[in-house]
Amino acid sequence: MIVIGEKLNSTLKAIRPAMEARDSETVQDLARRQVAAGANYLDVNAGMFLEEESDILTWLVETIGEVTDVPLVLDSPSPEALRAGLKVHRNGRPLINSITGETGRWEAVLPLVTEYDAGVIALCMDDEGMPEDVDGRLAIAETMIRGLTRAGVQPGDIFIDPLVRPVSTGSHYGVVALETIRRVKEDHPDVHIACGLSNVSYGIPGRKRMNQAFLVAAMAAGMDGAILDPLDTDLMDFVCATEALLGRDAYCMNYLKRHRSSQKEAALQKG
Ligand code: THG
Repeated sequence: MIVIGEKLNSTLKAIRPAMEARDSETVQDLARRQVAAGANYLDVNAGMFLEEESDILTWLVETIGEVTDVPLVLDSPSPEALRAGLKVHRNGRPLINSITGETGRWEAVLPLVTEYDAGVIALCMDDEGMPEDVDGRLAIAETMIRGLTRAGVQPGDIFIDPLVRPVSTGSHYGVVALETIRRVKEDHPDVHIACGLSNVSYGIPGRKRMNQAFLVAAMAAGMDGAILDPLDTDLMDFVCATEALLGRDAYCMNYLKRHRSSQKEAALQKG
């Protein structure tokens, strides 16, 4: 599973003041901890700062790059902010989060993907909005995959976001996301999936449990990438256990390693 750490996001009340104050220590600490917990990428979002977004995103990319080598996921609908982040990115190949099938966004973001040789997360929405059904989302995914590959983007650099919406606002949203994942992977095994996992549980109590259950179902459907909280140890335990159950962990070696090191950790805590 490709784990994208979600914590460096200006919508999170706990981190926003640190971004605003250009507090590098807090930001770097959160970057280091997410990587130590198993993040393969770090999502970085400065969208709450409006006209300062490009400046703060630039600062974040530079500041995080000083302490970690994992590539960053530049999370913004603004082509200007994306370009600002791409210009200073030095951690290998970044991911652009995101492109959509909306005409204006497509035309503004696609040139950034090719110019900077970046990977890209593509959301299943277009000028008509977010389809409520699987066929509608698949049609958009197909159009975007065709357009991206025609522009020279490799399938392995494309991450389809099926759109995870809160089940509290529509009881069909869980199934629609799961079925979209299954069918995208069936037709395009080399294309990756990237879901915003915790969206599923907005507006209901016990969100962590709901996110964990959704993670397992989505991985079984073929989800191979997600934006999630890697500091949630239970959630990362589920990632690890599910990989073993789905046959992606020979002899459960990774599972056993994780189990042993968490037992060691627990023993150390006890003293
Ligand atoms: N798809 C793509 N990108 C995305 C999303 C997606 N980026 C943003 C978001 N969705 C994923 N990132 C987060 C980051 C943090 C939280 C949720 C999603 C989160 N929110 C809590 C809440 O809203 O209750 C805490 C809020 C707070 O502490 O202020 O934890 O779907 N491509």
